[in-house]
Amino acid sequence: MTKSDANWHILGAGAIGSLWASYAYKAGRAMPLILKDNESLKQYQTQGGLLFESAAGGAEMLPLPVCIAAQLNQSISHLLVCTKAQHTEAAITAIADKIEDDAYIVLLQNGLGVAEKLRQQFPKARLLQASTTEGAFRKDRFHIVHAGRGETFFGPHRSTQDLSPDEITQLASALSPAPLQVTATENIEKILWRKLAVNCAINPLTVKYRCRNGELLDNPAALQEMATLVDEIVLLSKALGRESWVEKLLEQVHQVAANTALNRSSMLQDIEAGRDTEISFITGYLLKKASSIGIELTVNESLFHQFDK
Ligand code: KPL
Repeated sequence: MTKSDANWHILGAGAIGSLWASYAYKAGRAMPLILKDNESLKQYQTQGGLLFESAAGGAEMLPLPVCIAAQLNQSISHLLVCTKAQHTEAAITAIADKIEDDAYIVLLQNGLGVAEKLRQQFPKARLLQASTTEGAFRKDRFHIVHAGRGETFFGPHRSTQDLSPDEITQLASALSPAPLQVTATENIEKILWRKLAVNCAINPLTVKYRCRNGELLDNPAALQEMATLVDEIVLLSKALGRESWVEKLLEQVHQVAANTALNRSSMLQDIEAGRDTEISFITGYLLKKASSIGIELTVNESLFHQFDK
C-alpha cells in the first residue's frame, strides 16, 4: 500500500524532474533527485543548490536533496521518472538493483515505448504514466524557470491492472506538492497518444526547417506537410480503433504551434546541441505501430529518416 508520505525519488534532473523536486522540497516533502554522475553532483554542490525561478520573477536557491546511483543506501519503493525517453533505459539500469520488485514507477516524459521496455525489466512493478503541460525550462544545468501553469494527468499503464482507487488517490496526492496538481484519469493512453500525435506533427518539422514552432504556421510547405502528417496519424488511429482520440487533431496542432510560437521544440534544441533526440520514441513509435498492422505512413517516415544522417 502506498502512502502520501512514502519515500519518493525522482530520476532525471531536467526541467520537469527539477520542478517536481523543487515544489516537493518547498512543501516539506523532499523527494531526492537522482543525478546522472559524479560530475553532475560536483557541479550541483559547487552551486550550492538548485536555482528556482517562477514566472512571477524572483529566484531562490533551493538546497534540494540529491544523490547519484552509487550513493543510494536505501531501496526505492516509489520512483518518478522524468528522464528523456532515450535516456531512461540507461538511467534506470544504473539504479535497477535498488528498485523494489513491486515499486510504483511513474513515467513523466514525452514519447511512448519506454513503459513496455520497463515492464520487461520490472515484471512486478506498478507502472504508471503521466503527461504534463506545466511549462518549465532550464536556463542552466541547475537553474530552472517555472514559466507557465499547466495540467498534469496520470494513470496506470495497461499492464498494471491491480491498483485500488485508494492507491491511485494516494499516489496523486504524493505527486501534487502545491501548486502542482496531478489528476488521475482512466484514459491516460488517450492523453499520451494525442500528445505523441502533436509531437509527431510539430517537432520533426521544426528540425527539417530549423525554425521556431510558430514559424511552421507561416511556411506554406511546412503547413502542407503538417496537414499530411496529421492525416496519416488519423488514418493509423482509425485502424487502431482510436478514431475518437484524434478528433480535431489538426486544430490542436495549430493551436499548440501558435501557443508556443517563440519556442524551439525540444527536438530542435537537442539537434542544435548535438544531443540524441526523442525521435525513436515519437515518430519511431508511431511507425512501429503502423508497420505492426501493415500501414505505411510515408511523410512521417521520410521525416524520421532525416535523423539517420
Ligand atoms: O512538446 C513540444 C516539444 O517541444 O517537445 C511542443 C513543440 C510544444 C509540441 O510538439
